Amino acid sequence: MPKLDICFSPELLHLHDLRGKVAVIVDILRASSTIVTALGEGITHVFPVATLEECTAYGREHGCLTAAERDGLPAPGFDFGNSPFGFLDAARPVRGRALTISTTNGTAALRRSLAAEAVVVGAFLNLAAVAAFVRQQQRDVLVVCAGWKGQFCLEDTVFGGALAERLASEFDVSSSDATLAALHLWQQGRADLPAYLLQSAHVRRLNSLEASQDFEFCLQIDAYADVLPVWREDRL
Ligand code: 3SL
Repeated sequence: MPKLDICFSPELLHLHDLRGKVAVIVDILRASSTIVTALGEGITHVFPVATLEECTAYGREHGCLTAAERDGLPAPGFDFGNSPFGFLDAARPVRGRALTISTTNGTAALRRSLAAEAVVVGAFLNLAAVAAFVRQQQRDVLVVCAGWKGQFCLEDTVFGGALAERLASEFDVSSSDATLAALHLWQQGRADLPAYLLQSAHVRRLNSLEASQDFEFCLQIDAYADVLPVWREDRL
């Protein structure tokens, strides 16, 4: 039976061997949720990049839209920040355009996970699509939590628990303490995720940046149930 394990921070990736595995990259607040929303709203493909310089360069080279965030704020000089609502604004249609995005933790975590056999972006918004993909792959899975500057983040781990629960009959979700812990956290919080996560560090950070509407949006389960950002060559 393939195993589902969870890496609580990209700083712990050196403890895992990604080869032959499916890596599910998670940054619930907000990079993975924003990427799923952008694709769900008609962005054709996404180039996730680690640095702002790469974001500018990709934007020029591919003639695509650009999105960038640092420390929770939109980085100056780009079309969008990292709010999913940027891609829901009827006044700024995005359908049919490509996007490059760079965020503090999420896109960097993705770029650090490319040794995996398959790389997908997971969020509560597309939990069903991720679960279906993983089920079909029948390989060991590592959920890579983007965290915050190397630190553990509750919301990313809770997502890992939600995914583990969906896959529990076909995957080994009990031989890793990390997965067991994530399952316990998910079971604690699932009845009212917004209330459960209200005290988390990143929610407090977003509230102080007046981005609190993003928080509830990103916790919707399966709002984009058929959106599956899969890494292919240089893009999602
Ligand atoms: O670090 C990231 O990748 C971001 O998602 C953080 S924030 O939600 O934009 O603050």
